Amino acid sequence: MSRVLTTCIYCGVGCNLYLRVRNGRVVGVLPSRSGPGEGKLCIKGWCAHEFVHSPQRLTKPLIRDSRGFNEVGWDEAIKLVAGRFLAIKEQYGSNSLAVLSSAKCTNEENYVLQKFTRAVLGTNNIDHCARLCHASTIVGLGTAFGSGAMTNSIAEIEEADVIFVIGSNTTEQHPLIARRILRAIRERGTKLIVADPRSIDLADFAEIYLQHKLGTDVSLINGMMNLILSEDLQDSEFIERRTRNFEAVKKVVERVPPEHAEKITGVPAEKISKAARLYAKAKRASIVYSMGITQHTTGTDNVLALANLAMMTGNVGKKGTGVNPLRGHNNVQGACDVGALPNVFPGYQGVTDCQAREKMQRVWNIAELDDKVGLTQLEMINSAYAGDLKALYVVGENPVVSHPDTGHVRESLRTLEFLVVQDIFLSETAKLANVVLPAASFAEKDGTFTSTERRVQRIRKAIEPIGHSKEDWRITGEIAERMGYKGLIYSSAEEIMDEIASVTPIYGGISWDRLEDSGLQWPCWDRSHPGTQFLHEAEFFSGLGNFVPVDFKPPAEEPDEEYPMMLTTGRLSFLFHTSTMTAKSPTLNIQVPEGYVEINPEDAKRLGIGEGERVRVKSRRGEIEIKPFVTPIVPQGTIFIPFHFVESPANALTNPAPDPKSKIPELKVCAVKVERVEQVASL
Ligand SMILES: Nc1nc2c(c(=O)[nH]1)N[C@H]1C(S)=C(S)[C@@H](COP(=O)(O)OP(=O)(O)OC[C@H]3O[C@@H](n4cnc5c(=O)[nH]c(N)nc54)[C@H](O)[C@@H]3O)O[C@H]1N2
Ligand SMILES: Nc1nc2c(c(=O)[nH]1)N[C@H]1C(S)=C(S)[C@@H](COP(=O)(O)OP(=O)(O)OC[C@H]3O[C@@H](n4cnc5c(=O)[nH]c(N)nc54)[C@H](O)[C@@H]3O)O[C@H]1N2
Ligand code: SF4
Ligand SMILES: [Mo]
Repeated sequence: MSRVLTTCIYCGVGCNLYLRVRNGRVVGVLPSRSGPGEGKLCIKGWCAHEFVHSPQRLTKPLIRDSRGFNEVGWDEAIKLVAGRFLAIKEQYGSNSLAVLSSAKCTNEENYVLQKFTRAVLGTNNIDHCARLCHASTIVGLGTAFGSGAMTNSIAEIEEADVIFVIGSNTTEQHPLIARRILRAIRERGTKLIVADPRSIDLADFAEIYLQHKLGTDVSLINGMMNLILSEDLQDSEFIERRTRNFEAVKKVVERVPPEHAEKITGVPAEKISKAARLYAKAKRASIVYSMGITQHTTGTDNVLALANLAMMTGNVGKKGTGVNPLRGHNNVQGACDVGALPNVFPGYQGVTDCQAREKMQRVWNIAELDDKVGLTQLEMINSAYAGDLKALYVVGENPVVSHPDTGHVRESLRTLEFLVVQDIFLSETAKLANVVLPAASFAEKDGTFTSTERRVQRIRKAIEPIGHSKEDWRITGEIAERMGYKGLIYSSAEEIMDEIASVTPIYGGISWDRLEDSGLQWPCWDRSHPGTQFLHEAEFFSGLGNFVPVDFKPPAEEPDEEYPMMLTTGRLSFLFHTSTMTAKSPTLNIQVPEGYVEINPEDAKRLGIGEGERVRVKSRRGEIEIKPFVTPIVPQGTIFIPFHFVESPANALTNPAPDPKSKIPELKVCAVKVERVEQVASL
């Protein structure tokens, strides 16, 4: 038996773990004392090996003909993909092709994919699930502070005197961060404020719990800021010295006294005031947020409001403070950092910036890179629907289940001339593909993931790739070579990191030999730089911090006569997203075998719904049948559906309406109708 130190494949906390290997098989997991988990793992971490040897793993490339999929050799598959990409590029132009990259894959693989998109396909049409996740964080915190990343570190959460958790179900989704929040409360007397429309577990530990209505965060936060200013609790010295444009925010929040915010949010003014006082009077206050803030048509505004609140009280640039978006996937931070986005090269260098373009052209040996911002995820889907996008290369994503309005997504993908899916399983999306390419999983390759706290950490190969699967970077490199580009042939993933460091200033000092112990937190400018624990200490990335006033706007859909209830969606602790991996994990899969909808007891009574029955949930986009779970966790008028279940897909219902600034869709609010399904007696 041997053990190999690596990083967890599931969430962005980035716990370190050992894969236990016997006779070339991964047989178990042990936690590691290194990393943010401090020798602990959540249940998903403990089961991270269980999907690896699943008999359902893809082991050979597949090509579809009129009768279905046929297994083929690599040579045939690569030849077909390269040939079709070239032909489509020639016939319709570079912008008729697009790539969905993967927050499950390594930094090295994401770098290769964005380089492939830009240098070989010739377009900036590359995006990934960050668009559905923290796109509004990147724009919002980028505008306010000059960087969209988590400002402080995981360990520092325990140094805060007050923690304000808003729109993050931390115990279920980032358990090893929740553990620190709970420990701070228990051992340091840290006070917790929770704002969430559902009374999540953390609410039980909160000094103040604000149960506001879905999509009313801006009003809630503006109300808090109003109270802070009216009681003179702001940090005037910080505002004066470190920020600009404060007066504009003051003018807007002056119009939102807590009594006004009460009318919009449904939270009593006195509670809003108490929360504001507690937050503002703390020596160090930390804001922790996630999808409850970001997945709205006002996602960027929500983030800006939180940035305003933190700057107004001087809670940025110091230990134990900050605005801390918890990043979701194991490597969504890294996929953004290395440029799997339509508007930036690695290191957030704009594709429209001609100096950045010239640098990339030189390193990548390309005469001219596209200077136009590419399509975002949802724009790709719409462009396919309109017949403009002809080919899509999907790596490690499952949009048929994870994107909003899945009916439209399916139709759009069917309209494509050529769909390639590269995954470790035959996902719902892969089932629609012309060609499926089998990838090696995290247990079978070397590379790095960047965790939510900007920490670049190693993953290490424990076993050989399953079947004929290959590392993603190798597959993409072979397609590129077949298309006539030699710049994507690497001998190892380490060599790719050296190239990343050479073109990405924030990763400038990162190389694998320096990551051995506990990784490095970017920015890490050069080989002698120790990495950065928290951002914006002496000055913001943008110099001064930018206050941006935001006004409350309602969600795109509000309840009406036809659709009188509000749906919100999210996750459960045992399952991960579209369940491709957790469903292959026997321990995890049995915990919650079936999808369900949370419905308040009063609503259930009114609609005549009892446990054990089925309900039909309808929105303007689709309908599903699902099992009800009658629970006071949701307030009256609001239902919640976890989006993990293919048989009762929440995303058949959700609204793709985008935030105009970041293009994130409104996955957290839409209007629905719930009805009891009349049981037809079986014969
Ligand atoms: N077990 C597990 N862990 C995961 C994942 C997983 O699938 N499973 N996914 C990972 C990924 S990619 C991500 S992005 C993170 C997501 O982590 P979270 O954001 O914590 O997860 P969600 O369940 O999507 O939503 C969080 C909370 O938002 C609340 N909410 C809904 N509407 C609103 C609103 O209008 N305002 C506010 N303030 N709150 C609202 C919901 O009630 C919910 O409690 O989790 C990561 N970790
Ligand atoms: N209704 C609703 N919808 C949502 C959300 C919500 O809160 N509500 N949240 C959104 C958010 S925040 C996110 S992040 C997205 C997530 O959406 P996706 O990223 O599309 O969902 P996953 O199921 O995580 O898909 C990851 C895929 O990668 C594959 N994979 C794993 N490892 C590898 C590898 O090494 N190589 C390759 N090639 N493939 C691999 C897995 O098998 C899986 O098919 O969902 C979004 N959708
Ligand atoms: S908290 Fe996240 S990174 Fe840590 S073990 Fe659980 S899923 Fe893995
Ligand atoms: Mo996410």
